[in-house]
Amino acid sequence: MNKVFVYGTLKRGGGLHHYLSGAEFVGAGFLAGFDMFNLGWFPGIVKRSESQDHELNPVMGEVFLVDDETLKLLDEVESAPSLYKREELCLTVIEPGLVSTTHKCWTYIYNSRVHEVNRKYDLIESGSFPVRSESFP
Ligand code: PCA
Repeated sequence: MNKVFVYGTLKRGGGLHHYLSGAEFVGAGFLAGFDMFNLGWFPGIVKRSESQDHELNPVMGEVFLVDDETLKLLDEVESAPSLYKREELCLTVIEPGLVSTTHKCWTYIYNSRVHEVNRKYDLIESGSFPVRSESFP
């Protein structure tokens, strides 16, 4: 099984979450060192340069267990490796019961240079991309 960290439309309540409907939820994920940008109806994350403030919010999302077939399907849905690059990153996961652990998870990183993204798109400072279920409870 593979662990995948999702922070945008693949989250519960998000427009593409149905691709994960059969996947087991592991916990809430927190990824440090990345900035999130609003690219329209979906977000993208890019690595923050070392010199930047580390007090900024982490990227917040959800971690799921997926089989190889589902991971392949997610690559297609996310246009990886062209629009996003799938990378394995270490992040903090808070599991139900408030157990906090570090997990290595597959994550879709936006495939663009930081400065190009900075110029065109809005930074999501909260680190949390709003999905439908959160906007319209
Ligand atoms: N879908 C992927 C990457 C960004 C997006 O909207 C995700 O939810 O993690």
